[in-house]
Amino acid sequence: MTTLFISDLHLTPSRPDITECFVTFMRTEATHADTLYVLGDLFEFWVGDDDKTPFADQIRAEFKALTHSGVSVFFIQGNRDFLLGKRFCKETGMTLLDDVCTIDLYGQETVILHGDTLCIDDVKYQEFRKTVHKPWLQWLFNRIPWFVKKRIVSKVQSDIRDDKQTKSLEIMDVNQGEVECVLSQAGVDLMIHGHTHRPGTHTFDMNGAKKTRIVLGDWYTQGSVLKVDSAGFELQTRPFTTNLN
Ligand code: LP5
Ligand code: MN
Repeated sequence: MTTLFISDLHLTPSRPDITECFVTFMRTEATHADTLYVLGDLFEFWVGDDDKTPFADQIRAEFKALTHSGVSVFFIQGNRDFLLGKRFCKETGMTLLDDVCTIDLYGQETVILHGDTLCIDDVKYQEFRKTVHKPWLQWLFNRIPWFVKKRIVSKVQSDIRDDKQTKSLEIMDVNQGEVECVLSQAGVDLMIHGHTHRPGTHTFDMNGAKKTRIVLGDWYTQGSVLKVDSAGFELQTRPFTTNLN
């Protein structure tokens, strides 16, 4: 019995090295797992479930094959694929989870999330997030033709690109108080998230109880997988085999 967690792959047609590593992962070790959790930012940016490009179809096909082989796949939206919805999940057989979820991991209650909502010191991002998560705005946006949406997204991306450069690394990391708040609301000792691209395991004391926060890694230079079974957990990396040069 194995459960796998991945996040922050940022899949895009312009990075065949990441795609190849992902495809290998999906066709080999993922097929031997019982459950796969994708904790957001699977795509560099997901414009909408009406994406009919060959690349989108290729990724759909990988998930479809995996769920058909009997592996349960769960997805939590990230800040780059908050528009991935029920249609994509229906087409692939995976299950869309709420932004913050509590799961049972071999007897250990665990809270899982993308991680962007923990970065509350990044006030500009949180305001931006509140705007793009407005249901009425998403409802309207989802009714625009895909190629028009793509142009709108590119425009917003280029308008805000420089904004990130002005932020400190501390501001873009999780806020410890918010981490503790989410853990205590969930009533659990273990949290798993991605987003910050700072893989690692953090243990700390909270009101006399030991708490653990596992951060998943991104797939920018290598694959990154959290493997969990009844014996424990391990953050692992997978080398890219495609050379872009
Ligand atoms: O992912 P990463 O680490 O690179 O950066 C994130 C935060 N950035 C984002 C931006 C998205 O990737 C790009 C989104 C384009 C969306 C187009 C939407 C079209 C409309 C949809 C309507 C339903 O998530 C980054 C964080 C970083 O994580 C670390 O946590 O800092 O945040 C930003 O850089 C955001 C800026 O600070 C926000 C600037 C405000 C600009 C206001 C523009 C308003 C546009 C309104 C659109 C309707
Ligand atoms: Mn993210």
